[in-house]
Amino acid sequence: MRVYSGIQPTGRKHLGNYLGAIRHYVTGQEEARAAGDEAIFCVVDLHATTVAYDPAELRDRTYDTVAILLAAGLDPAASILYRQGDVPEVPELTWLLTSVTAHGDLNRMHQFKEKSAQQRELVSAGLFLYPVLMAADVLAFRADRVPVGDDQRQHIELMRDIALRFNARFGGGDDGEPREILRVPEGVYPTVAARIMDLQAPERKMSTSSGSIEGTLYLLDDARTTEKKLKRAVTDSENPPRIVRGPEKAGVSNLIDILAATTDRTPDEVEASLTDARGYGDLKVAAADAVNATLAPLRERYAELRGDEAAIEAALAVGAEKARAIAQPVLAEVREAMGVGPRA
Ligand code: AQP
Repeated sequence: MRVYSGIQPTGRKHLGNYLGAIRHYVTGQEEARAAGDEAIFCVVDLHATTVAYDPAELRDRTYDTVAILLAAGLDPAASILYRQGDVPEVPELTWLLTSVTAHGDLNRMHQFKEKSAQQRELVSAGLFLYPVLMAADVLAFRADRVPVGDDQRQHIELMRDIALRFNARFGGGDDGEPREILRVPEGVYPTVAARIMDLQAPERKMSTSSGSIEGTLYLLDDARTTEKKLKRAVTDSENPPRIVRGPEKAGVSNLIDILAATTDRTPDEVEASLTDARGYGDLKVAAADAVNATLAPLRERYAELRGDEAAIEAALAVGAEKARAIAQPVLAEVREAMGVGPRA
């Protein structure tokens, strides 16, 4: 049972990244370890080049992201942790997979529509092909399970379609039954907090590129800043205030989800625990305390790890070597099936 996920080295990581993805990486690592397998995690620096970015900063943001993953509990001795740009088999597979990717499908991707609208100078072809690169990341490792936040559902569905179409087109065995050259992976989405919303605009997801600083809880904010942002979170003017989730209550629903996810309870349990609360202030204070308690060990560990870039590079080099050893035979099979290069 192979677990695989990738994360961008863009900007500062936020609570949505943590609750929707990073903490499930750690669970995935333990599940894979129990099954005698290694989970694989990738910091996707090539994906980061698809929008306007500063080359002088990309390596630093990669180190920041690796340090966050290690501080959250990823263990490079138990899992494979590598940088996307260190594994050239993945961009090669990306190109090969474009042959079974429909232009019309890429055109329908919500993320492409949103991000292309944000670009001031150039909408790159890379941004359009982003989901194919993401598919190649996962398919190169024949992963079974991909833990991601809810915003990635459409990309995961496309990745599954690409694998199915590849096997149907190129996996024809002598008996006419298509071989599974590429494994068709499954997305694994959190049951609570799959989509954390912006604190100031709770109808939008918390986001690195499009949110406001006030609406985004960065993992490395200090405890006081976290508390301030949560106290100022937008709620509603219902009178008397009701601490329940509901369609007209996006802000309150988000705070309930945050509190549930950071105290390992269900949203129903959180609602039941706050029936005597005097107002939304109690919910906000409880959420701030829980977020700070959850993130305190990560913040402390990050400060220790981030300073040692040589150690981070060494861990990435080991990860890249292990990753390439898995991806190379998969790519060789793909090339052979497609008739690319010399006969195997
Ligand atoms: N708001 C969110 N709630 C839950 N999960 C989320 N994820 C992202 N936002 C939320 C999940 O985090 C993982 C890493 O995402 P990424 O690699 O896209 O990292 P990013 O670019 O820093 O995160 P954003 O905020 O998603 O950036 P924008 O909005 O700029 O594209 C993924 O598993 C994702 O689902």
